[in-house]
Amino acid sequence: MTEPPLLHLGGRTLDVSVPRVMGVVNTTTDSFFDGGYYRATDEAIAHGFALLEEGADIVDVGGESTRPGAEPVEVPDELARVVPVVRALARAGALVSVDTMKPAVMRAVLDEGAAMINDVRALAAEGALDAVAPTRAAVCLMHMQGEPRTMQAAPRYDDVVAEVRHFLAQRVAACEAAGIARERIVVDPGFGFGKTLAHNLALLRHLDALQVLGVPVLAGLSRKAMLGTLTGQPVEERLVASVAAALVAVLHGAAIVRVHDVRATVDALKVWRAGTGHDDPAPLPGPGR
Ligand code: 9MG
Repeated sequence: MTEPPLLHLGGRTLDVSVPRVMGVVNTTTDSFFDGGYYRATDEAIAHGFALLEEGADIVDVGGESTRPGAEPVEVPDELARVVPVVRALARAGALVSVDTMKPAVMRAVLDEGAAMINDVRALAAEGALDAVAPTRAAVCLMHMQGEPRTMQAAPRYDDVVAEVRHFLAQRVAACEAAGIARERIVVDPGFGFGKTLAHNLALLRHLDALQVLGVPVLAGLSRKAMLGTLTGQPVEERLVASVAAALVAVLHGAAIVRVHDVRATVDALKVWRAGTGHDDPAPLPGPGR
């Protein structure tokens, strides 16, 4: 029997042969979807526990919005927002990821028990590789063209799938050179991060092209503008589109989906798994001949 693919995160492992759900916990006041609702520390902690109860495998805590046009946050403010939330969730045994681009924040949350760093800059900031390498935490390396403030102004690629794959391959190599083993690495094409609708759809349809990198692929499509463009729905009405997008991503090889709506996504994935026989130990009896 072959061993299932395992992601190593914070001294633990997650079998990623079945699709996994990462639930989003924002502590920001200007996130594009649920910012403002969960900004108080105790509310963010309660939201994290609720997402775990709904079936999230990982919770992703963020203290700086990366939505298009978002303003940067200073290190002390980001620390004040995320550290207490990470501490509470990690102490309770949750697999906690932290969405940050700053090495100082990475070091602080890794000390508090975070199991993963989710970096939209793919550990390219000075000191980021060094912050993560000596730990046992996993890292999600995301592709972004430009900066959050301006990235949607005029995204341009000759071949978006090849360029994103090339970038991620280089970042995986940089991580390995810095001492971050492949088993600790996840890659993400970064839907909506310096991409038009056409770029996002090309990446979604060809998500399996990232499999050659030999590490799990994470997809974050939940509530994003591209779903608004496709459906005509405002952000608060994009639940169905978000669940559909998560299923399409899994169909094209995503191992982890990053979502706001954990319960709905978990239910949809249960049906997907049963309906595709994805992880059946033995085949069901077929139709008689
Ligand atoms: C923080 N954040 C917002 N969207 C994201 C996405 O699509 N992927 C990852 N890894 N992080 C995201």
